[in-house]
Amino acid sequence: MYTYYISVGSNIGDKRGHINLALQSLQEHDAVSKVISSPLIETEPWGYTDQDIFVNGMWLCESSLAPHQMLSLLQSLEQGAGRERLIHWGPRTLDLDIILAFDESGTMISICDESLTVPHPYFWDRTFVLEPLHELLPTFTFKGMSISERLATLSLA
Ligand code: A4P
Ligand code: MG
Repeated sequence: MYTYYISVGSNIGDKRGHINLALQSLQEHDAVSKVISSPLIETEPWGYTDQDIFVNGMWLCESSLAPHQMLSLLQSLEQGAGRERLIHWGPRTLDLDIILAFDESGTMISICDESLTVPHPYFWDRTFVLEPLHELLPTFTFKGMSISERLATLSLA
């Protein structure tokens, strides 16, 4: 069994609707035993800023699917929401990124290959990821720093 923290984002159309439909599909999947969602928040666009505001959140997901299988499942949910890959960091109906993964013993998994990088390469720089992650995993530390300390640092930057 694996535990995943999955960042969810949408900034086109019925943003909360896209997220909630995908959440329901994930919960109904045979290989998924549990999904918990953080509250959804509205955030200013990061990276490519000439686009609509986002709705963002985080899911905790327990599943027997190994990381690359989970990535495929998330990509099929993105496609189900009509996701088209047009602009890097640009507008999207649904973006599902694996932020953190843990194995059965609670050890954090690190992967870096052509299709998957975990922990997600930018998560530690993004308040729209860290705020919802903090709701689900308040005790998490990375590089010797808690999420609250990191959020405080980012707000001063
Ligand atoms: N990939 C590698 N590692 C991962 C991972 N940990 N999780 C690969 C998911 N996918 C991963 O992603 C491109 C490829 O990344 C995938 O094929 C997968 O094999 P993509 O979603 O198709 O492409 P993208 O949109 O160009 O990149 P990405 O990484 O999803 O975009 P980001 O970095 O997530 O940025 N501002 C706010 N406020 N809120 C947002 O949610 N999102 C973005 C998108 C920009 N600004 C934002 C937000
Ligand atoms: Mg993505």
